[in-house]
Amino acid sequence: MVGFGMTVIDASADSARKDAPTYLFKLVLIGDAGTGKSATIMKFAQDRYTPEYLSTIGVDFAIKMVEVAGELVKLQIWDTAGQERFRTITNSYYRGSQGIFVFYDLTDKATFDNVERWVHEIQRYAQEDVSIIVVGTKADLEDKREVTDEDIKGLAKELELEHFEVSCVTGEGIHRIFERMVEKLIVAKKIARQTGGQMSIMVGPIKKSSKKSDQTDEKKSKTCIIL
Ligand SMILES: Nc1nc2c(ncn2[C@@H]2O[C@H](COP(=O)(O)OP(=O)(O)OP(=O)(O)O)[C@@H](O)[C@H]2O)c(=O)[nH]1
Ligand SMILES: [Mg+2]
Repeated sequence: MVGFGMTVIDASADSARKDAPTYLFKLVLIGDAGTGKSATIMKFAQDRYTPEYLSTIGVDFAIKMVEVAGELVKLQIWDTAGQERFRTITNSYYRGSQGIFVFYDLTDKATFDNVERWVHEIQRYAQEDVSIIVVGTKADLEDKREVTDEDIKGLAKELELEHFEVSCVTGEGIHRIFERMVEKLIVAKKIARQTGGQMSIMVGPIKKSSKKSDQTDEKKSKTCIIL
């Protein structure tokens, strides 16, 4: 499929820009601890990478503006902790999100084996029509790779999910996973509009969702990074 093309709007241009976004999408990153969820957001939102591992406590979030086919899209990106002890907090963020990325580490087969379990969590807690993308990280560590192409093909076929490989070190694939998610969500919104389906998150000018879960989410958030 030919992509729509997505431009990330940098922080200074973002604040200077007065147009209201056409779309607001809430995205959530989940997956085992240490798989690179926070590193991916840092690379995407700030074009930075650090080799230090600071595990996420609870949930963090970032806001990023992008432009797709001339339309302004605001991304609210929730970065959840992979550690088991935060599970009850983190899975409360699935509901109300339009897109969920399931992360695993290409150099750690155990994290790949857990993808199916994460997808079951989505089926349990998220909206039925949520878009899911599976992301294998650390593609730069080719000699440490434990997950084979056959493993990936098998899983993608079994779960019928799109899969991408990324590296937060080189930046490979990072832009593409967000671009692809936004494309999927815009297409879904357009179809919903044509068929008279619910447009809960379609905005312009931007309106805060009156859903109770969203308000709780914002209260619970530890850090707000406005980029
Ligand atoms: N070589 C390499 N290292 C990476 C990559 N992505 C993340 N890392 C490293 O992996 C470690 C864990 O990354 P994080 O982004 O903190 O992992 P996380 O998924 O947010 O972990 P939790 O917050 O505990 O759930 C850090 O030391 C990162 O620098 C990558 O693409 N390549
Ligand atoms: Mg993290």
